[in-house]
Amino acid sequence: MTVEVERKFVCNAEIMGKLQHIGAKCIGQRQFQDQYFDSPDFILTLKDFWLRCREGLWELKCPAVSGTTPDNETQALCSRYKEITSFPLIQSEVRRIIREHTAEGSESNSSQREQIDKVAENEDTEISSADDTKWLSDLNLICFAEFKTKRCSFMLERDGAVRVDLDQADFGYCVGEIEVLVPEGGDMNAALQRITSTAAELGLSSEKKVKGKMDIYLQRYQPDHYAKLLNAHIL
Ligand code: V4E
Repeated sequence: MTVEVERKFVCNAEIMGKLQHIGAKCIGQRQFQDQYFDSPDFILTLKDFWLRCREGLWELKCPAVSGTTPDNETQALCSRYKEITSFPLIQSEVRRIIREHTAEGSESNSSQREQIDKVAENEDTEISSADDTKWLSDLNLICFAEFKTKRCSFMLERDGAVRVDLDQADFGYCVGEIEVLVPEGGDMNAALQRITSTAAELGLSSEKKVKGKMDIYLQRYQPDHYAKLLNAHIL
């Protein structure tokens, strides 16, 4: 499993020139569609878990346990998420989160628990395929956000790989990301430092955290969900 450490930034007209100037290599452009899933009462996202299907590939981003950080500014501007990409692992993790929430009691009922157990039984007996949507309906998961992104990606060598993505979402929002992948047990502080120094090389201001595509999407199209996430200090 890897931890994705990233810092978002506001894209401006000069960014391409700056990337070239600091030696970043363009590694390609692509377009993809993302669908994000949650229960109707947002069990996953209110715990900061993000279940996504991108062009048929599933991913679960999970909040990474915070370690020591070099300074507060770096910590405030960067986010860290564990990425699970194995489909069976995603299914069992999602089931665990929903089960634990149900056991916690607030909205628990026996039919919900029976439903979750049914999914668990199915997993033991059937091989689920990544394009199978039955597990979603069994767990009562629905798509709450869907959008396309055009992405231009760059790579930099700074004591290891640093990736820069420039994203343009189809609902009219552009955002950049400086990203380092840290393998399990890897040096988190070094990754944060590499991101901070790349941001400085690009002349990015470090005043406040920049909103991601999801912030803007929910703010516009799902304001109630957005308000709940703000309230829970997730976004
Ligand atoms: C983790 C998260 C979300 C899931 C997608 O996040 P993001 O990395 O912004 O999307 P994308 O398209 O760049 O994914 P990639 O291609 O890198 O896999 S949506 C909201 N969050 C939480 C979150 C947060 N708390 N703070 C920041 C700055 N970003 C996201």
